Amino acid sequence: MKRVSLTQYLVEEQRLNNSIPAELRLLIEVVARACKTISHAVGKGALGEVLGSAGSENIQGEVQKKLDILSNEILLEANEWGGHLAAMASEEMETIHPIPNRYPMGEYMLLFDPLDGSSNIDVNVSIGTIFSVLKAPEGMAAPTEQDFLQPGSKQVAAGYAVYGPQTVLVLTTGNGVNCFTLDREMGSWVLTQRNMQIPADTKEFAINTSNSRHWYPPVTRYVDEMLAGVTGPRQKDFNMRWIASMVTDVHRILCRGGIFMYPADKRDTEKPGKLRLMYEANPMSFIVEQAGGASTDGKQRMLDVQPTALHQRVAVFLGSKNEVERVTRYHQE
Ligand code: P6P
Repeated sequence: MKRVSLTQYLVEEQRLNNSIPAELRLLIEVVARACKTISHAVGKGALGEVLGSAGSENIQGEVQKKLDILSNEILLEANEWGGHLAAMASEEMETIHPIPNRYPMGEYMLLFDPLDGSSNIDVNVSIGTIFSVLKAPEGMAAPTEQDFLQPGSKQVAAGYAVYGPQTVLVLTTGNGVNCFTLDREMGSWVLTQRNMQIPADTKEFAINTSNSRHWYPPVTRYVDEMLAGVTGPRQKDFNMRWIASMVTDVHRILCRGGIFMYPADKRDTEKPGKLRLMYEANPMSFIVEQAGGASTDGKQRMLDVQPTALHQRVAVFLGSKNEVERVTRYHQE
């Protein structure tokens, strides 16, 4: 198959669908280059003296790993000079990061989880980077957190990288989902899968079942019916996967179907789930919908959720359309 590079794909996409203006193409190429750098640092492991904790906590109250902070810095430095961004926001930073005055401001806003799955870093399990692109509000002078609080349906691009046996970059700009694999010898992203599609049905579910005693009834009903297998109401057997690294669980679903769930539970009525809306749930939901899947917070379409805070958490049910619709229906019954 003729090799198509990320740049060629983006140029052709602009020609075909006029969906990737030059500034957005620059943004995507810069983020993709930063992901190559992160992949290189992650791949060194203990040899790079980047494992272990940084001895600090992020706004989520989570211990920051050295690689969390390094990945965040790589994305900030890669993006601030290009003139394509007005501001950035990250899981690892409490407030938004305006573009320094010495650089021109652009019309896009970039949000990211620089290294998702941190609990897996030190045990050599795949981790990744998730990013989301919004447009700055018309006439915005100095960006504020409020400017970022747009529903996921306003995203103009979203993607993730998985640092695993292969390093892959999965991307959408609103015209389907494409996968690029990093050619390490050449240092280039090569298009390896066009127009990824999630099957509407599946036999595989992903949830952390150690929390099952805390679940609300709709989730308990949905999971119990699958556990009942071929003799139960679903009349088929299911399999379970839980890698505890959202990018890898979602990538598996993009590749072969499945449903990923991180529900709210009774432990904390103030906490509507563990995952963050703006830079985890929204970009992944945009990608999943573009691949024919569905994503809700149990009550409504994820991309319709109106954000109220930059780091707000949300319950997540995403993947094979018929399964997401079923578990969401159980929440309404
Ligand atoms: P638990 C990783 O820390 C993360 O944010 C997601 O990538 C992952 O899906 C989830 O948390 C795992 O959570 O409670 O199973 O450790």
